[in-house]
Amino acid sequence: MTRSKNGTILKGIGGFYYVRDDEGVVQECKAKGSFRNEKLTPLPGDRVRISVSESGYGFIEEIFERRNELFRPRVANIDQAAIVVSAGKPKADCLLCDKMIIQCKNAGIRPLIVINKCDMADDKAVKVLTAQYENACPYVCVSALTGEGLGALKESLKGLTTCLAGQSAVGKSSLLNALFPVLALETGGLSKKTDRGRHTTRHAELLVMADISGMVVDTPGFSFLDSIDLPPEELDGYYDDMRPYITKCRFASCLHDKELECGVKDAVAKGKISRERYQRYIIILNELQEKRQHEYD
Ligand SMILES: Nc1nc2c(ncn2[C@@H]2O[C@H](COP(=O)(O)OP(=O)(O)OP(=O)(O)O)[C@@H](O)[C@H]2O)c(=O)[nH]1
Ligand SMILES: [Mg+2]
Ligand SMILES: [Zn+2]
Repeated sequence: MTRSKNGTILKGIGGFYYVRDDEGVVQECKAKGSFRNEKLTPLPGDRVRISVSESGYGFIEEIFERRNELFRPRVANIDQAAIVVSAGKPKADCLLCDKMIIQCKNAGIRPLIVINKCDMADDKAVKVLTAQYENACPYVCVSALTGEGLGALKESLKGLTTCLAGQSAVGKSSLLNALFPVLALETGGLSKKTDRGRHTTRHAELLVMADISGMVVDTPGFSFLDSIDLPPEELDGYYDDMRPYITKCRFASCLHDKELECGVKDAVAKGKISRERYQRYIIILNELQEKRQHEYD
């Protein structure tokens, strides 16, 4: 007799998916071939219906509609993304971080910047990062090594499914180990030659943590993120730090680029918006405009 039940995909490796049913039992499953025809890939976080044969073989029969989905890292149905950057090595890639914030907001996922490795940096170096995000996105300063800030971070994970995302070697797995020692996830160093990560974590995996009544997702690091496809005129809507000044622009269609009498550029000049973040806004804006251009080519 075949049994049918619902569950959540914890991870997928080499064509096998590990589905946790609502009693907490994990079943290895294969996906039905029909998903491939529908161009539907089961993702970690997906709610699914599975069938389990008498001999114990599991199949994913149905993927329930997703509440949301991130493209990088590829996960579904999460509440919050902890965007991890390093205050030491590897150097924080703020453009990547800005793009992650946009990707999250677009998907309806709450972004939280986690500035890790604060033990490696002096207060001034940390301030260089926090100053850029002060009015743009919530952040916490932590160290997986010393435990600094981990109480506040744990508090912000309560009752939610949070995916950790960011470059390789920023300390995503180390943070999870420090928060939940039972996990004992594999962590890696930095390549001495390039100061870049070694891509230690290979698969996204949901981890159910009873003491926060929530889940955390460890994911592989990445260093490139294409700008999410948006009409260029909508980009400023993703910048909480720009919002108060947009009404002061002379033109309602102002992109805050080359226009005159621009409230955003005034605010940058007066130091009310971070110049670095504004300059990256222009980089992303240009990417979106180029994409538009290609659509008409
Ligand atoms: N000094 C210091 N080192 C840290 C801290 N957190 C992590 N590290 C070190 O950074 C290196 C990379 O840590 P990982 O946890 O493997 O990084 P990751 O983000 O999971 O990397 P990937 O799995 O490759 O994406 C390891 O050598 C850690 O010991 C920290 O807060 N301070
Ligand atoms: Mg890792
Ligand atoms: Zn403007």
